[in-house]
Amino acid sequence: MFEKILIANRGEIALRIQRACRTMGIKTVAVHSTADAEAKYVKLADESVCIGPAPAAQSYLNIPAIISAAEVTDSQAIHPGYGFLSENADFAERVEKSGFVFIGPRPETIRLMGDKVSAKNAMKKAGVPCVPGSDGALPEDIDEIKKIAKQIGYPIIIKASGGGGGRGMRVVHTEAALSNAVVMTRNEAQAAFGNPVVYAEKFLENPRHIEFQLLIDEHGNAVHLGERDCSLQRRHQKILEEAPAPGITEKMRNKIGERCADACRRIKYRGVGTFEFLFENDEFYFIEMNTRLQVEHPVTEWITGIDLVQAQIKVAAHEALTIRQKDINIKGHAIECRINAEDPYKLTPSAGRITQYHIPGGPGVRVDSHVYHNYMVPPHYDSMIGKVITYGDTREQAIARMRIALTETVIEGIKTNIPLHLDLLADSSFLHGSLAIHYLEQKLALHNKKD
Ligand code: MV4
Repeated sequence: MFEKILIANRGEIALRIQRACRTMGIKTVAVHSTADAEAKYVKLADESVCIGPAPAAQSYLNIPAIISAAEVTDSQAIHPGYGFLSENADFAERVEKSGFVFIGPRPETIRLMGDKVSAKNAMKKAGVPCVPGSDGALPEDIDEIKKIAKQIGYPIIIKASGGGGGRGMRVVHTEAALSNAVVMTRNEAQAAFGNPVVYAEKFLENPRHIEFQLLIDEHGNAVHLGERDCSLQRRHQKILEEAPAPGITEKMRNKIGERCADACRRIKYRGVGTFEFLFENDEFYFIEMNTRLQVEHPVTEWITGIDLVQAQIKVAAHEALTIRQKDINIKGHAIECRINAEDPYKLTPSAGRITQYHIPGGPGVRVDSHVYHNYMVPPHYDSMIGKVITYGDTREQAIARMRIALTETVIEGIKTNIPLHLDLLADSSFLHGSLAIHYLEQKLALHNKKD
């Protein structure tokens, strides 16, 4: 096992990774920008290194500075967390070429999944159900493209192969709009990702977003840890996630989960991975794979009893998984509310000092947050200041506990989205379960119109 890990991230996830390391007896190195110099998790780490000024491009995305920090501290491995460099294949490669272990999949795997056309091809070949669409990249010839679009059937969606996570896509309803949409998406893709390749899919009008968590070692063991429902989002920012997804039967879970596990074995995946699906009319359609630890991993941890960060570290140290699929039991229900420093309805960021801070507790409540009384929320980064996760034997109990937990929470000095969460936790459609991906935006539009 490693003796020392460098954590190339900030905020709640830096603290979460630090906790896993401490549990395993591993020393930690925090790297931080000047804006985060006073953060408690930086002081809590065994060592810390300032890697640059506040803007992420000069600190948390500064590859040479991070590798130098690993060198001067004699770290053996680097955990990238989520966001920042976590899905940057060049970073993973440079980490390994410098003699450190990258806690994540092989660089080639990150590259394969970063290219959405190659990712989808790999999954199709492995028997994972995909959204019907073009067979790979769209050709140059517009008449050829028209034929493909007609075969798929309008509406279709044009997506950039270098995109993902909602970047670089365009919905097309008619043949008349097709040519322009393809040209525009290609140009934007070239400018944003340096890759003009685009592909087409049938546009699903009102799907849910359901994702499967996978865990794989280097010895051919792959298990799925069930799914999460992440449909409550706005502009591709999730705000509330839950596991298991309401209405998904064990039979459906096992069928899709097994396909994902098979695909992972086939491509020699290692570590944790997430298969994103759209779910409509009782069918799953693969869209993308994420090669990082995700923000919402705690809901899966709670219903499976598996510590995903410790598992990631063990796999990175070449250990074999000790659990098998038959040992994995989905038990109870977990919900995560992301707490953001923002106006709850306009969703504009709200940085500043936290003047009062009381976190909730009690049975079935977990809080993952790096903030504290008098903490200054810096304006330079993502607005998420923590996550409240609740567990219950049933979905109803998890929701009831969340409502109590968020009612107990006091955060003053900045605005947070807690009022929006409390509103959602009392929303009859949410309580019914299985909302689609556009629900939150529709609800917010209605709310803002009433104002
Ligand atoms: C789609 C889609 C409908 N049909 N693909 C957006 C993020 C990226 N991961 C894929 N996305 C979508 N792809 C087809 N064929 C609708 C979306 C989409 C979406 C997906 C998941 C969660 C939120 C979303 C919000 C808007 C659009």
